[in-house]
Amino acid sequence: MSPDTSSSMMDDLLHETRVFEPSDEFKAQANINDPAIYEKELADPEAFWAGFAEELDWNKKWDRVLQWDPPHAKWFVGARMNACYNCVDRHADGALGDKIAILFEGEPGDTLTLTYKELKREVCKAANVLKKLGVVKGDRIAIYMPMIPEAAIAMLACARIGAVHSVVFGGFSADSLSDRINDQQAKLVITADGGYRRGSIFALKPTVDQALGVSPSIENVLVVRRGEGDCAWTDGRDHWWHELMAEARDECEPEWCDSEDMLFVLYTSGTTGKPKGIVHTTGGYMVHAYATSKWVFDLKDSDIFWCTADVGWITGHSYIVYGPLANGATVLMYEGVPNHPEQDRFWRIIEKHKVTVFYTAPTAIRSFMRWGEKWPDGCDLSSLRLLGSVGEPINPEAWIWYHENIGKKRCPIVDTWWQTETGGIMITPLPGITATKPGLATRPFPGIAAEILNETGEKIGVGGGLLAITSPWPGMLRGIYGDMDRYVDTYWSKWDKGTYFPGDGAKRDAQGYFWILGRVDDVLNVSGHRIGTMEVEGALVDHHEVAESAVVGKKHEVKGQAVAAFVTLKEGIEASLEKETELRNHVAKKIGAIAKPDSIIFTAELPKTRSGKIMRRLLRDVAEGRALGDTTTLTDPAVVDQLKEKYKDD
Ligand code: 7RM
Repeated sequence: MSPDTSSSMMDDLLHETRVFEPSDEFKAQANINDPAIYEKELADPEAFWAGFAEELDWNKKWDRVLQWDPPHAKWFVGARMNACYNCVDRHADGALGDKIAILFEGEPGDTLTLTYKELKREVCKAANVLKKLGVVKGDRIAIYMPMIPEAAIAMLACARIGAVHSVVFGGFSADSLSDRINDQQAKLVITADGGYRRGSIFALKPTVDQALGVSPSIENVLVVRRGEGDCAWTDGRDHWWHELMAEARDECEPEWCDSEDMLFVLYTSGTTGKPKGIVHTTGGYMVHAYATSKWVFDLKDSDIFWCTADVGWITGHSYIVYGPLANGATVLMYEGVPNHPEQDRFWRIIEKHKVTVFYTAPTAIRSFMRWGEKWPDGCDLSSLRLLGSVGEPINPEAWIWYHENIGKKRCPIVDTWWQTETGGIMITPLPGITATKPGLATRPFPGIAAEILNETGEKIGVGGGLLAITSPWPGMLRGIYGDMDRYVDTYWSKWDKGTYFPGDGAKRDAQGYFWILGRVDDVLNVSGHRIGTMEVEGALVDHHEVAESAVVGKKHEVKGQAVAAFVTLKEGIEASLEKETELRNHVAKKIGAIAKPDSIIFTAELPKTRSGKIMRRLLRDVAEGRALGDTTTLTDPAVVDQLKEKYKDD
């Protein structure tokens, strides 16, 4: 499949001539402001990354920076370090001990701060709790939590003792949770009774209980009390976090891990029905997260950094926890939604806590646009100095709105392209150097080699094609948990074994800037969340009345893409509005609310080519209203036949 270069987004970009230079004032104070850095690092990328590695603390130094047997890389070979030590101890025990590490605001308005010293004590206690429950180095721990400080503490506690954490987004269903637990045979789950969302408590513990019915590897469940504490309890298996924390010692030696020891597994959707457990290791990942936080977010001692992602996604791992804390930054963590109690909640938080660097997703920006300027206009946003965007292509209109209404035309915007698999930011402006253009992620971060290739691997200097990363980088995934073949097939087999295929289409302009166009495979991006069409299809056919289904993405003003499902019901089952609701809810129950189709179109049969391939372009045109006016007529086999005739040359 080739990227959709005919989209209106592309047209916008083709006409995008506005250029925004960083101000002299911003440049002067930036952590990196010398454009020559791009040439310097090109000469010796390994030395470039090693320079950042020198700024972290290692228990034993590396023998070699990189060992590359394509497509398998080892970074900082032979070195030993601890990710938690680098995020916590070195600041707690140094000059930043009394600096706030985590600044938490709960949705009801409660706040909590943890200095680096306090964070160290909490993390040590949590690490001792894990040890007491029998967790040892290399064990896998599932974390299924709301956005509360304990989520970060739990991750860091795992890292401290060399256990592998796997955070599962709190919006995922019991089935999704048990699949992820079973895939890696996790031993323990850390969860909460519930968390606040839109003004009330959403329960998490009952979902864990349900998941554990089919996840026998779990021996213990640690439960943080965030809600009313009134959940069902399995004695012997379930433990209150606060009870065990109260008895735990607040000192715990960090486990010195090999640079290539696994730090975490994070599941992400791909083109098959089964999510992939993306494996990240210790040393290289930490260097990448540290370096990009320092240069892209220009972190200073005085900054209050707010990344609005959930810790259940890679953005939360790298830019709430590991990157900013390794930099000794103050990180703001917010539990709830942006429109509770009102649509200005984010701006109130920025005003109240004097947030300086703000990192969010285009889908959120488009919601803010819809809600109107009056909400940010009513707040003092003068503390802001830098803005970021991540998760999906940002349309120029949203970029300009963000620039004008949130950045007040003062703040550079860094549009950062990267993936769960890349571990850290890959293509991005450097705010003290890069002249930005709305909608463009601009240039590869120094030390990263990106190209645009065509299907056969020829380089495209200027123009559109497939994005490729042509040399290894420290934060790169090291594998798919338990499936090395799939790792090689998915990412390193499109061209040669040393070239990474991210699955995105992109275009490069005459200046060498990259425009990321979005996925070219069967992965949707709904509100910045990756959803595999096959996963949703699997959830639909799991329903006893569904014969067959096909899922495509359709353009959505706020979400970017929405899930559009086509369903053929079994013989004798009537299509109805009730059936549509039932099936939509079935998907939410199987996967989670984020995967719920916006619409279901019932069809007499799915349109397929003679070789049996679903005609997806036809379905996309139907879903977006181009092929037919009234889409419900797909229940008439004659209409399906007519359409197939029309699209047969695809
Ligand atoms: C960090 C994250 C990855 C996919 C990726 C792209 C899309 C992310 C941008 C973007 C255009 C961006 N990880 N994507 N950032 N597209 N511009 N700045 O989102 O694994 O969840 O998703 O998201 O398609 O392949 S992710």
